[in-house]
Amino acid sequence: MDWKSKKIVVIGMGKTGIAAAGFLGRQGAKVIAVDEKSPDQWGDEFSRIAREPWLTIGDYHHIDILNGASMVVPSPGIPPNNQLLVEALKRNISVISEIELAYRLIRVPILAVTGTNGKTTTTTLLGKILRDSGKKVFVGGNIGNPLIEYAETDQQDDFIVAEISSFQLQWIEKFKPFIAVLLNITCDHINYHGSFDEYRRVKASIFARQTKKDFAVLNAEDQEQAGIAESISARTYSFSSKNILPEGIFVRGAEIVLKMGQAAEETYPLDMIHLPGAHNVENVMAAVMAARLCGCSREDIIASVNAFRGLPHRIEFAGEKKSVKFYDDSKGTNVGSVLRALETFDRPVILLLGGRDKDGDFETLRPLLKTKTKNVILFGEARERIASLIGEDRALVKTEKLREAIESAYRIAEPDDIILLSPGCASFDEFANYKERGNHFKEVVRNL
Ligand code: UMA
Repeated sequence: MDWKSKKIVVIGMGKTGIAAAGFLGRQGAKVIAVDEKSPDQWGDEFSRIAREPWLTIGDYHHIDILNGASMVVPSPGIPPNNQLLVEALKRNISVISEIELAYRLIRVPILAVTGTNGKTTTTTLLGKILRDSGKKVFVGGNIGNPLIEYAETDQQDDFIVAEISSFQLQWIEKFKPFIAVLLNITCDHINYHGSFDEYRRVKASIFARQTKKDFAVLNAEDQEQAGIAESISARTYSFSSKNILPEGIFVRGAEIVLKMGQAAEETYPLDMIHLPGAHNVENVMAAVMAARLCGCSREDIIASVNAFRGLPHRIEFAGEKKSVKFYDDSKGTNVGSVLRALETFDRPVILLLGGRDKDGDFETLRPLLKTKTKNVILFGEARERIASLIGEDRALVKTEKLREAIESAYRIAEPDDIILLSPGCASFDEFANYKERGNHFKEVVRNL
């Protein structure tokens, strides 16, 4: 691809935008960088490219910056209704995401993991299994390191394991993973994509360019995926934690069974998994299926899964005070993840729910809240809206800050109770991100 002297507009100067701008500039493009924030707020990372001769800072609010542009690369967080994107499409200027840009240069097979929940856990575990099996692997994407940074390396790995978000899939054209895993689709990011149908369409686009030489891994129990399988050209294997499947990977008694074509069944002990909840059994099965398709042995897979203890802020045990147990699920930023977290526990919990709303369909929580919670404490910006959706008929405590929510929960807790932070909302009303929120939760718990 020849970017020499081409004018390319990069929108958003976060991790992705800075990496994409740096790459394009080094390829000889004239990069126009824009962001809704003023350049003095673009952070330390921006200093890596700030003085480059190929870089010009553009006016985010002025569509004239698109004059003469051959391409626009939006960061994942830029919604499709952004005026620069709308105008670029009107003018037939090519709009591509950073993963699309990277894909055009990457020669290593990509194993892409998407889904509303479980992406990071599955991506991390798959990377670990491959590494423990002696393969050379790069793990990146939505997990934190833009794929475009890999495109500039000598690309000596056997595989790339990429966590891929719906935001990154929004602007793909040729992106084609060797293995694409779709874990689940539940309501999320509607305020970005506009509707659930559009969110589902974008998620499913991960399979769109795959051929018979590629693989698709689907969730047999996810009704939202039912219509997707027919349109996939790749060889498809499904996973199920509830039913026995004719082919694919599923739970049978105390075992996970993997069955591919005419080959004999392979079994894996369920107790190799040390992560809580049925959803994690699904995440592990998806990773095992993909690892097996990459040639990892059953023995290596078992050893690797056995040694994997999960990630912080995902239903993580956060301490115990006077026989009350605390769990941090700060990464649970949508309603689907709250459902999964509640299903993880075998008794009703005291649930902390709230933060910044993402138009979540909290009314769908109602039946589970009745059976799986003792009390619900609502906090943050979204507390009134959530209360109106889950029904005010039950005793709800509402607090402004997370700290007060934790303290209220602890006051009403009895010995052996579980207090679970699974907010179902973004954290930005009170914190910089979900990690800061989770760490704050742990600190308040420590000091109770
Ligand atoms: N900005 C605008 N206009 C807007 C929105 C944002 O100018 O309308 C600017 C902001 O001022 C900021 C920049 O865009 O300077 C931020 O860009 P970004 O939000 O795309 O964030 P990056 O730093 O590039 O990080 C992105 C992913 N962020 C999002 O998708 C929101 C990171 O995933 C990812 O790790 C990183 O690329 C590397 O690939 C985070 C995430 O929250 C973890 N992802 C969502 C999720 O997992 O649910 C999808």
